[in-house]
Amino acid sequence: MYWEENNECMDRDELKQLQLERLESTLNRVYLNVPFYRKKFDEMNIDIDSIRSFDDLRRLPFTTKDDLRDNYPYGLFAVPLREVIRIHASSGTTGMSTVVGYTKNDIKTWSNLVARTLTAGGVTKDDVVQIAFGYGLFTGGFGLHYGAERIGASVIPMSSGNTARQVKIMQDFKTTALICTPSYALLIADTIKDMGINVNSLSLKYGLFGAEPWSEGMRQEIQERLKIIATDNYGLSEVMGPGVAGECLERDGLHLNEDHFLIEVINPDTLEPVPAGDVGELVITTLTKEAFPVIRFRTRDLTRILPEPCKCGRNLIRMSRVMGRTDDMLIIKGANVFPSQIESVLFDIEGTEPHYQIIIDRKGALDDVTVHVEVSETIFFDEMKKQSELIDLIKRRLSSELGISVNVRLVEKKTLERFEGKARRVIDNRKL
Ligand code: DLL
Repeated sequence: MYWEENNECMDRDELKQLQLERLESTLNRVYLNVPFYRKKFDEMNIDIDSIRSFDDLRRLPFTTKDDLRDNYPYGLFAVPLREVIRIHASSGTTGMSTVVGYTKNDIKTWSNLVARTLTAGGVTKDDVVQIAFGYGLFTGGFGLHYGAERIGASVIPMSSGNTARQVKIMQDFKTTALICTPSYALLIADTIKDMGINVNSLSLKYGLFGAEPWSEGMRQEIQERLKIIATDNYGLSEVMGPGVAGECLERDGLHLNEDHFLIEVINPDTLEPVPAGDVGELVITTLTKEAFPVIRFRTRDLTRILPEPCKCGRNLIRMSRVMGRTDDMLIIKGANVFPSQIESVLFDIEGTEPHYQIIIDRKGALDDVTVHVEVSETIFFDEMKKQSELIDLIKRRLSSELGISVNVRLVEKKTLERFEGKARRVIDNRKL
């Protein structure tokens, strides 16, 4: 049930002590080995020996994605390259990619933390695990692969794409656990249906999904269609990759691996901590990483801490599902909107398919938003009256959730783009 019970169920006072000790050694490591941090601390007159508590931590500067880019490729590594045995990089859709490295010990830690996540999501050495995340510079494929091997599961390194083949392998190899993005899981479910395969004839039991935001409605949809227990797991390459946090079978928030990561939640505007349990930006300090430690890294991901103890027995604190990134937030007609809010509304409405796209244009000085929603064939070919009733219903629900009115267009099944990795559901034409 647990992978590392001693750490996952550690008494919280003991955990805090361990965090402080590990913080001290991380600060020493970066001060000694990374000129970027030394310079910053010196400029701010910070004596790292004076950082003795979590309150003191707040005197340290934040690290941002820009800092990582400015030091491309190896500037923030804290060990010489000969000690680095693996290099990954983030996709860099919004600029230069960021490069991260791992020592032998880092890979060991990473594998263990992913093994924790997999174990929490139900996977054991008896499982056949199909990894449909991309293998390559992206941390998803290799990260999950090493964790699953660490458990002793039988790992199928499928990588993403070639969906009909994924399904065939799933059928022939009797896959019991599927690992990919939630949007790819939906595409796989569609493909199973299109191939005329009865999902009950498959051996699937568990699905561990992550790397992009998804709603509770999407979880229900995936669970029903694939007949699995679906859990959420979170991570980011700058901090490690997958294995930062993951849900247990309670499916009520993601346990953060706090013995390896120190967590803060801040208000992204004031940079002050938010009151306990409020939504804010997750900030992470690594506590054990050797090659690429980060201090107070601003993830841009929005979440909140769930302070109540979890029924599963783990003492590692939980965070809520990540709502989205601060830079994904759309400001439409002055209101702040996250694509995930739109998804939650759509998934609750009968007759819509779980595929949607949000298109934003600027008409004059005004933002104009159209949500394209796929609908079942019966509705699409239904009389106009029924269609317009559905449009009205979606509009009403969206406007009460978002506080603004948006246009809604129903489109025929299978007309919107499908995704084998992270979905891109927002098309913002305002920047063009
Ligand atoms: O997506 C690492 C990963 C791989 C996590 C496989 C889980 C499974 P990056 O490509 O660097 O790394 O993207 C990191 O993706 O800052 C979040 O914005 C988003 N993200 C990752 N997991 C989740 C999740 C990997 N479970 C960025 N829910 C992060 C919501 C997620 N967003």
